[in-house]
Amino acid sequence: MAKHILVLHGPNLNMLGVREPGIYGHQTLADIDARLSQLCDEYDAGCSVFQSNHEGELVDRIQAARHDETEFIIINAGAYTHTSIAIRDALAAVGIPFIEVHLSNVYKREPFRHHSYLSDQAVGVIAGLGPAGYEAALRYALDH
Ligand code: DHK
Repeated sequence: MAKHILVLHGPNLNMLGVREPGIYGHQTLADIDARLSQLCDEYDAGCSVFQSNHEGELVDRIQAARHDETEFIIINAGAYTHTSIAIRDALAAVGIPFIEVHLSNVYKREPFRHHSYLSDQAVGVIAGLGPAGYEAALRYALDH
């Protein structure tokens, strides 16, 4: 059976391309999602993508993953990475393995970005590789 992967994008990632391009680059979220979808097709896998600026909607989508055969989650929770116990708890509740992705190298940035509520629960963490980080995470999820 085809693998099913869920890609989650948190707040402000809908503004990629116009948002602080020196930090987040010039690609839009649609560009990133199109590349991920192409990769999923190459692997004959099923990929769902969801972006929200709202913490509760991200929690709801993670909970829904229990019932839609999601085997792996790739998540860039944006700023919620550094604040959200609710997203951490939702990921723990569903027990689906996940990779945490950040476009920027959060460790080169403000100290408040150095802490993540997700990292110690993640299979792995990728930061600073831009859109290539999502691609690496997706390849890992598809291969394992
Ligand atoms: C994206 C955000 O929106 C920030 O709040 C995080 C992350 C970093 C990123 O690099 O993709 O601190």
